[in-house]
Amino acid sequence: NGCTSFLRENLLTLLTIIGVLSGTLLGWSLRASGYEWTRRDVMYFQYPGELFLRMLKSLIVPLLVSSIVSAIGSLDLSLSGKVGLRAIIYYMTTTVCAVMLGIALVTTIQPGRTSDPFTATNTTTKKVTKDTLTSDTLLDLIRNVFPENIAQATIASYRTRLSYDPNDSRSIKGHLETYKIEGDYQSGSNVLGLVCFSVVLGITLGKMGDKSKPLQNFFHSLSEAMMIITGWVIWLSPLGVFFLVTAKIMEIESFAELVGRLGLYFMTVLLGLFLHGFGTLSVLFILATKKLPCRYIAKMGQVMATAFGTASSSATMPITIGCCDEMGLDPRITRFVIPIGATINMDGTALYEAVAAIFIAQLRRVDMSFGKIVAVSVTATAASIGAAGIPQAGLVTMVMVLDTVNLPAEDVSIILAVDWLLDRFRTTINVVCDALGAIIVASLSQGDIEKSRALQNDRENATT
Ligand code: DAS
Repeated sequence: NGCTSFLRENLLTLLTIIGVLSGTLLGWSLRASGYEWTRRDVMYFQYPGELFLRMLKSLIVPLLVSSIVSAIGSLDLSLSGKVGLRAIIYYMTTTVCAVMLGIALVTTIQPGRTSDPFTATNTTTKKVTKDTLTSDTLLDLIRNVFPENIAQATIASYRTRLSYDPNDSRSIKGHLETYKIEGDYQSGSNVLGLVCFSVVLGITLGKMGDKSKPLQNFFHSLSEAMMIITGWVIWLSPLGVFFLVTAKIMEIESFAELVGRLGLYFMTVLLGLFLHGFGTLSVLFILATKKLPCRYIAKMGQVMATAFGTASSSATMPITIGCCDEMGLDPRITRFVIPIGATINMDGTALYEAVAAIFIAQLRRVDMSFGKIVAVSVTATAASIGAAGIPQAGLVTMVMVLDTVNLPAEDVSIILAVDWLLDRFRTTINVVCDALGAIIVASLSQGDIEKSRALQNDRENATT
């Protein structure tokens, strides 16, 4: 009956959600046990989850390149141009809306005004060392769109991460923790180079016509093979997110910041993400497709649970594509739009960076003139485009936004204590926005797809 079919369809999603919840419970009880867990203990708990995340990440580059190349190569040029243009307009519109909403909320609620101003950033239990942070400029961001070495762009694409010394045998409680942000912002934006190269290669194969058939078939089969492997890996999600969340909860020194001075900031970001996800995006969806988004969002359970559990929209990308396939979208559209969206369209991150930068400015009693607010909105948009879809990437690119308003990069550590949880929420919004974008672009392109198919049939009939 209905209940069993619902369970069968959503078994994996339910198991993944149970994984997140039981991971939270176990992590919490391990913390509350009073035992002095060391960094190495946390690393062991995280280990199975790290293997799951690495399996998903290993699929990203081959899936991203093969999907974009095979999708664009299989569309006729005018159609891929229209689809690409619609996607870019959607990405820019939703990202700007997210930033404007974030700025409106943070300047209205003023979460930084009420908290005590920080005299030094090392009042928090964590300090982000400046030497590992490189703030990027807009020029570098655009420079990375044209990588001088594709292999290097592939290797560097997912290097940036927040890390610490796993051999640190001290207890994780209470001592001044120095987090390093490994890699740098550049590696985050190298993916742009990969996406750009794949789009150009796809267009070239499309132009070459039948001569490129062998290569098109290669990329098409590679993309399909990656999706099959995704279908296997996805069954590890419940266990994977269980261990990832357990380890994350274990290492949180204190929840005091969550409900204390960062509480209002935390709620401001959550409110913004909620209003953007279920307000702005829904209105845009209804305007573009004349349909209600809720029945589509209801089918995104596994995507949202994986995004929340892994905090990585790129690692979730194969699952997002699979979800769009199940919704019956044209695979050529989803394999074109989703990989690009997962790379450059991060509404949750853009909103979060605008709110966080202005929150820190408020804490430091720095007056935000209109010009500075415009600068924050531009760099928050650019930083979200440049951020890689990996855990806490938005924290790294935040440095670019802080630089714009002359705030020290170390101030990132002020919001570090709650970033691990906000990251999960903004990543979930990032992937929901990508999936809704694929549906909107597919719906707007329906007419063009049918025209192009009719043209192709005529061409085939003419040759036979
Ligand atoms: N975790 C990033 C993602 O995967 C978002 C962020 O860090 O802002 O989308």
